[in-house]
Amino acid sequence: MQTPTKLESIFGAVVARNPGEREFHQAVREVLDSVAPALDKHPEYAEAKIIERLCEPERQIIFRVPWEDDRGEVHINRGFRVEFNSALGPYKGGLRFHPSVYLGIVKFLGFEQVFKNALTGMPIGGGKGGSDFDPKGRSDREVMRFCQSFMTELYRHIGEYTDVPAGDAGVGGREIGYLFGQYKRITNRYESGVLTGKGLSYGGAQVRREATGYGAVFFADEMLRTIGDSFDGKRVVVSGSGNVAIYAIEKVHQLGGVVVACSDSSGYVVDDKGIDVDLLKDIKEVRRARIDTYAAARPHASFVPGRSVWEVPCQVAVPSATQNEISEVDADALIKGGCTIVVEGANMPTSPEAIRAFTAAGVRFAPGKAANAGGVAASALEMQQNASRDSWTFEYSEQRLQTIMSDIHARCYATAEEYGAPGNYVTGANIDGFRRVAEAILAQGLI
Ligand code: NDP
Ligand code: 2IT
Repeated sequence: MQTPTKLESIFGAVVARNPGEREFHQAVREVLDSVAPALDKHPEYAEAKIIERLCEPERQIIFRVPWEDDRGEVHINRGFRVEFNSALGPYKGGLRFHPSVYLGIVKFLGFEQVFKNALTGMPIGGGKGGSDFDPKGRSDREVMRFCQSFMTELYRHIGEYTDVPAGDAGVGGREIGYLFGQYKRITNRYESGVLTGKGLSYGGAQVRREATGYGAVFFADEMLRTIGDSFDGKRVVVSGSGNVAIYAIEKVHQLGGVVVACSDSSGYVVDDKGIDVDLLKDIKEVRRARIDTYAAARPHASFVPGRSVWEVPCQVAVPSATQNEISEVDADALIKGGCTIVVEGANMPTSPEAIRAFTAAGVRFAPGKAANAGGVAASALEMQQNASRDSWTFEYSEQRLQTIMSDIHARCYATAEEYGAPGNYVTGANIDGFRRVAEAILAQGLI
């Protein structure tokens, strides 16, 4: 069978075996659309059914999470951990707490994570987990009770050599602290390397909190460098106002750009003088308030409820909120507004139609599995420090992160050239990530 026909039949089988998992299908489709030339070059991959093996998680765990709110009412949520692929190292990937979480979301994230982690060049496999629990509006005690109940099942599946979770949307330092405390209590082991994103007071690593946002901006900076440009004076829009967005904004400002808008699920704020990052941190990290609070505190800023932040004209866009947040209409608005660079801070924030629109318009586009790999790379550095009971300075850790992002950029760029698609970071990232995992799977036999 010719490779494209074979890939169509593999995709058909994935859809049939995983009905209703729309986001998982989308993530698989994007990879399959890129890897045909690599399969042509390496017939041994098809022979060993590497793609089919990559599309089937090694293990999928679904469990009940009962917990009690502050009024004594009992709630039941669903917990997930999908251990996707361990060819390169222990399963590694975050936990997401959001009401939209179901198996299809966890599998799309886990599938992406396998290639992303391979791209970092570090010894980490891919996995993802989470729950349909909604932390919004919950007290610290409620979040703690939920995390303790979640870990009461999860602990038996994870470990520093097995599976190492971290944060993702809705899971940050507070949640990782509660999860780590419960793991330690149940197992009677101070196993620092079982979770990453820990607080600095108990085994966390410098720059992990900043790493995803900083890393995405380092990647964008490399893209600009290849065309002889820089962030200096660039007008930038970053969507979201969570962990990734806040530190992307901070780094853009350090590199001389101006972030004029950011958002949350209630709408967006515009601040032509540049988003005040200290104010944003106070609102989002300390007060856990809504984004309109920002405009209320800055007289010249405005809040626009219920609309897409992509209607704000910019030269560089860094989507850092959620999957499929850039529709084809948003892409057209961005292109008309003069945007020439899109760098995914979030996982799969750009819809397939929007990616096609960007490609057709010559917009340089960096997929999340390359551009947001700084978070998981810093997690791997945290594991390294935990294993050697060491802790590095902020400056050294940031330098390591910058080198890792620059290496990922160089590999994506070179692989795209090698496969006759210069400047196509999607092709470069998918093929380079795929080759690395494929080689490790082949070497380990039929597993
Ligand atoms: P957070 O929970 O800290 O922040 C998410 C932000 O996105 C919030 O401001 C949230 O607003 C906003 N958001 C969510 N849905 C929408 C929507 N439909 N429209 C507008 N805004 C929305 O998550 P993170 O910053 O950690 O994660 C963001 C993205 O980055 C995710 O795709 C995640 O998978 C990815 N990522 C995260 C990494 C990490 O280390 N944390 C690493 C690599 C990727 P609201 O509060 O209103 O919901
Ligand atoms: O999507 C991601 O790469 C993350 N949420 C970070 C995973 C990690 O293990 O640090």
